[in-house]
Amino acid sequence: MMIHQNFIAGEWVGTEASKNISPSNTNHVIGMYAQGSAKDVTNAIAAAKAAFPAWSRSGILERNAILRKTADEIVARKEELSALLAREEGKTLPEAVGEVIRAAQIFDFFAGETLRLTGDAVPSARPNIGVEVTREPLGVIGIITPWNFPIAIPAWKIAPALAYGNTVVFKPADLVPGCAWAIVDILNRAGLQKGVLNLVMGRGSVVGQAMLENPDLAGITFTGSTGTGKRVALASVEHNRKFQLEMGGKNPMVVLDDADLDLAVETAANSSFFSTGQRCTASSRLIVTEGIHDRFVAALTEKLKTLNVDNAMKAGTHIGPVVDEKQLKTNIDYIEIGKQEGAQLAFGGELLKRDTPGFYLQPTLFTEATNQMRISREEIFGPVASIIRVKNYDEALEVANDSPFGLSAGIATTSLKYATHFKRNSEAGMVMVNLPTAGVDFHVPFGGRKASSFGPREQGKYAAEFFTVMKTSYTAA
Ligand code: UN1
Repeated sequence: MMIHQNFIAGEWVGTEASKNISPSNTNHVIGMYAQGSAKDVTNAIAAAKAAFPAWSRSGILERNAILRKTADEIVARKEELSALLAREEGKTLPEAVGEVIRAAQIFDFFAGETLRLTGDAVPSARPNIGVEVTREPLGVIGIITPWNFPIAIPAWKIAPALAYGNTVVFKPADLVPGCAWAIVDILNRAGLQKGVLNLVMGRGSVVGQAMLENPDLAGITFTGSTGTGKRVALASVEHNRKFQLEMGGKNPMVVLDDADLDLAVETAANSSFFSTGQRCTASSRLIVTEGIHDRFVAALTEKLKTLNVDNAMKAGTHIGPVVDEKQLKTNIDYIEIGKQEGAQLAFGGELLKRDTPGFYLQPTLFTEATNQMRISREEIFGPVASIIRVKNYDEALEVANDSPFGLSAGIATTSLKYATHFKRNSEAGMVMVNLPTAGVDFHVPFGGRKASSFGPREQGKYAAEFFTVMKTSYTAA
């Protein structure tokens, strides 16, 4: 089998490789992908550093054209790329198509941003002096991405990095090298200068660690676990490096007595279980007021019975497999913890056998959970959600905000008063009214508070905050 190699200084390199296996069918090897070394990281960062002076001064039309061409090729190949994504990550094919289109939209958006960079020219406080405030590229950016959005998250980090004139060393999650390789191949053929974008696939403990230790990375943008995020932060402080972290969530969705029941059930099923619950924006705490509680539990349980868990590529699958054995074990451990803590298992909790061997787990719903239980405080990152019963809106808001995390928060209500109050008082970076907590737009800021995020927002025009550095110049005239 051909090895999909790493891409360093404009060359495909590497002979060490490992298998990329589908979680929907563990007999299916998607391909062989390179396993990079610490030396590869050193070479990649050196190449990116060497490429920076020319790329950072390249014309905006060159960057615009490359990003636009990339968007166009992603759209033209959307069927093939979606199939690759669904196979390697395990989200359903329709979910994968959505993600691939989103990646194209992101490249298209940042192609546009190359033409919209502005600065300020202002009078100085002193006479006969002019002041300019401009943004400059940051330098060599390290990009470390998770497995759950294998094309969209790389897109929303790589596109702004390049648009604003930075060079890049990109390390995708070891479980999903396929989409990463494809996107780098597309960008390369779209005309990038050598060394501007480098790909080093492999293990976090080797490749990621070597990136953290390298003083030539001017910035690291990271999406992944809270634990690894903390290591990125500590190493970055050590090297005087800018960093941006997107980490966990334990997102609440409040359901009030006055909610439209059918809509609330659809919204909760989507928030908690679609994409197998493997979204940092997934909702795992359903906070439901007394008056609707029993009806909501009954209707959501009925809904869960109708959801097919199966091979991601199969038509009619609503929920694909869990991404790998390790994550499956984590989910099962948490289901056990929930039972021991005294929550009631209302639905699911069982492993499923399907035609192809894979990591199939029923969507799992607990009731009678409290907000102090570990299943309500710790991120599980699987198709597991709990219902917490509360008296009224005030208690719902208090419980929703009582979390170490603060990424996304939702409310299902027909009341303008409560919706407005919740938007103002939710301690989350993103608030959703009568919408799932997950599934965000590509052109507006993305990010959270507390242990969920650190640093400037991602996406939209606000991405410039991280990927550029300000300069204030004074000219006597
Ligand atoms: C979404 O909900 O549309 O890792 C995106 C994650 C997030 C992305 C969620 N950074 O799940």
